[in-house]
Amino acid sequence: MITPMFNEKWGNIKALAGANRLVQHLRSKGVCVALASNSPRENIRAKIACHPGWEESFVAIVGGDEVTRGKPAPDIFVEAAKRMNSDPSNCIVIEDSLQGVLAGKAADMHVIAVPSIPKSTAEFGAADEVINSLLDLRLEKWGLTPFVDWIEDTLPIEPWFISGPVIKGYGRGSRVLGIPTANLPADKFSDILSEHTSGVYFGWAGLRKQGIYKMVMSIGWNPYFHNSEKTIEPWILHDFSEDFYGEELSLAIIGYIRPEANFSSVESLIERIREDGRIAEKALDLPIYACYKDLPYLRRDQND
Ligand code: RBF
Ligand code: MG
Repeated sequence: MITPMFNEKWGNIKALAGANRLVQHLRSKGVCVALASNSPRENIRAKIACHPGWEESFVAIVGGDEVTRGKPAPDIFVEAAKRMNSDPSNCIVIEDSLQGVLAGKAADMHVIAVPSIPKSTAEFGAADEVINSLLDLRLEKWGLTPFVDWIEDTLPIEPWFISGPVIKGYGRGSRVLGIPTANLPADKFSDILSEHTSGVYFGWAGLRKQGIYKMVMSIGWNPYFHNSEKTIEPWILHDFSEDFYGEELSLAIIGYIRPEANFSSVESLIERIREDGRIAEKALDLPIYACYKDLPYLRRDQND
């Protein structure tokens, strides 16, 4: 009884940020790719059916029902390699779960972990590399043809849009760091934020009364709240003479710069954020990013 309901839901699951880009890239370069999951094969099919071009991109699909032991046992990956006619030692596993990382290593493969649970990096020590997001994947490190879509230290992304009242930070952040951020209430955006990994992004910011400005922002985990709470901290690259708490801020987020990082000192954090600002400032003049400045979304009255 439950299965048909789930089958319907699987069609609505959004791909991870960067997943489609990766699948298309590997396919265009003729790299053999298999999908190996503990889920039953039929469920895997239902899950990927709604993503155009995915099914054709996998040379093999191995479900948990096709092997005796699921992950963390190596069986599923060993079987996938066999179906690709590849030696396990030539295979790279990309995994979001700890079980999967262990299975990949047990299969004698290279393993890149992209943990789906935030802040769990330490547990993924068995992996050969741990990255925050598929956007951070550098294929050249693994002897594969690199992505060619990075431009001047930025990665164009599928744009996304958020707007809300500026809640805090403008003025206070500026006293501590010299970097005033016009924060948005993250709890209002939990759905859209769960689709986007933490990191440094940029784009255009529209303030109803002031106009449209360049913007660089951090999306990150707020240590004062649960691990599942992210903060959105846009730094509008303009000197304002006044605060504007409560005012509607609309953001078009169109590019990615880097993952969140830890710094040994406040000075190095500030230096890095300033560098992000310079990168965004320059990139936003490029035609592929500049064109979004005129979006009606950035000018709209939120009460409309
Ligand atoms: N905080 C971090 O701990 N690591 C980062 O890599 C980081 N990058 C940021 C990048 C930008 C563009 C901005 C605006 C903020 C960033 N922050 C980062 C958050 C910063 O620490 C925060 O804005 C201040 O602590 C004020 O709340
Ligand atoms: Mg998995």
